[in-house]
Amino acid sequence: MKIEIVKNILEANDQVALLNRETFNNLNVFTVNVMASPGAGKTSLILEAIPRLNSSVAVIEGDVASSIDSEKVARFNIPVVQINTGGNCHLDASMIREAIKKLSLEGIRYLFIENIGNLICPASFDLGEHIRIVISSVPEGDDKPYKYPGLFSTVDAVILNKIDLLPYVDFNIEYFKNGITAINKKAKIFPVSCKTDEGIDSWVEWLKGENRYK
Ligand SMILES: Nc1nc2c(ncn2[C@@H]2O[C@H](COP(=O)(O)OP(=O)(O)OP(=O)(O)O)[C@@H](O)[C@H]2O)c(=O)[nH]1
Ligand SMILES: [Mg+2]
Repeated sequence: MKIEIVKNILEANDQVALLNRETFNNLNVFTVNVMASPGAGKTSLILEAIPRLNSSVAVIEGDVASSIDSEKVARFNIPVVQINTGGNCHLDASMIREAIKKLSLEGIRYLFIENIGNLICPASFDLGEHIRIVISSVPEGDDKPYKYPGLFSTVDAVILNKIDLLPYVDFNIEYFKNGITAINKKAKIFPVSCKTDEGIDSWVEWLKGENRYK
């Protein structure tokens, strides 16, 4: 019985996600679902991308509480909406449907959706995005793709952030990469540092290449 309920929730979510995707397609808004554990660098990576894209960007910020991240994004004077889930561990398509009513998406070419910091729950919920990325960071350890295959197997790219900390942490990049390719052959892997900017340009160039509406 429980399994049936979960299935119904996911089916209902998928219906709304289809509507969201239709909206994004009609408006030519390339939409990126940014997922990661708390503190991996979701907001930092979005802040690095905004000035490099040379295009119109909007952001939906998802957090359990607070408007800390949306205030950082708002400094760029771009459209931003904060969703506070109040406890939910993931965003769902209905939350995004509500958020886009408050965003003026006309003329926007990139929409980043920062999901709730969590490596499990966001994986099952299609938001209507065009691509999904996961950020893993060096201090979290090199075994995350092995421990959270559900999320790592669904993404188009894996960003390994905080590589400036590699000298201080036991982190085997080959082991990390092998864990990804074992479950997801299509995922691109980008080692970056939002602190030193290393690797950020190549990630942004890849993102531009993925945008069918640019
Ligand atoms: N050393 C180092 N610190 C970083 C890097 N990227 C982000 N940080 C720091 O990591 C902390 C968390 O970064 P955020 O971008 O807020 O992470 P987040 O994933 O958005 O966090 P939540 O929204 O709270 O889940 C901040 O103190 C950042 O300054 C990096 O490449 N290197
Ligand atoms: Mg954040």
